Amino acid sequence: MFDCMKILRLAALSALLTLPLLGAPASAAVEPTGPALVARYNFDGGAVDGKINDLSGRGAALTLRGANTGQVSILTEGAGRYAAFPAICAAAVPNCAKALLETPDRADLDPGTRNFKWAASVRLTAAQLSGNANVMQKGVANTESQWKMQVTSKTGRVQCVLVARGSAQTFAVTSARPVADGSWHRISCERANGTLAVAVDGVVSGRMAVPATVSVENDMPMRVGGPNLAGAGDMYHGQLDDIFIQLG
Ligand SMILES: [Ca+2]
Repeated sequence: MFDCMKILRLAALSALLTLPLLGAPASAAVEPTGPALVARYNFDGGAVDGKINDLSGRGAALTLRGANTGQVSILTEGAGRYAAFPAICAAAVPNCAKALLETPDRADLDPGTRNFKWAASVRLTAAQLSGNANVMQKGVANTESQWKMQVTSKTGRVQCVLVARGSAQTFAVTSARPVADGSWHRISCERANGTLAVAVDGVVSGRMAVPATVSVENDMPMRVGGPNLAGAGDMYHGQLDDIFIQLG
């Protein structure tokens, strides 16, 4: 009888110890499907020939790129895998290691004035923030037009940005909830029904109006984890999983 109780207690303890793994990055809350899905990456297949496969059937592979020996690492947790980006460099380091993921310019990633949603799962701490951390974007703020999702401020709030083609008018909405707490969070940006909304873990956490005429369309690549490898900042230094993009 005593042994039996002991085994039960051990089993309960073992169950408790494995609990943290249940929230692992592979557990996307809602898996998007259907014709609107134009890109999806879950990293579970790892990097093959330096690329991450698209799972939507409509997107291009993400190419791993790095500078100054920086690289995106593909790490395993439970049954899933995810991407991890280089650490923050000290300001004094002249050749900071950097890395990002990139796809070439694609029509499906240029929404124009149509509905558009972009999302990812992120895990980072406040110590991994140095200015803005660009999670994903197509285009840059001062050229043509842009859509972007970044983590900003000291506590790590999610910011969704649209820059309109032609006028360069900027629309930015920031989440009320911070995400830089060391846990995985599902974050998304959505332009639909005349608004731009930011959501954290499925709950809309900020919203603003966007005129129907605002168009985002450019010749730039889509980049994940930073705006480019040449500049001084805005790199993402945390972990990332489950990217998807929906159009229309
Ligand atoms: Ca994954």
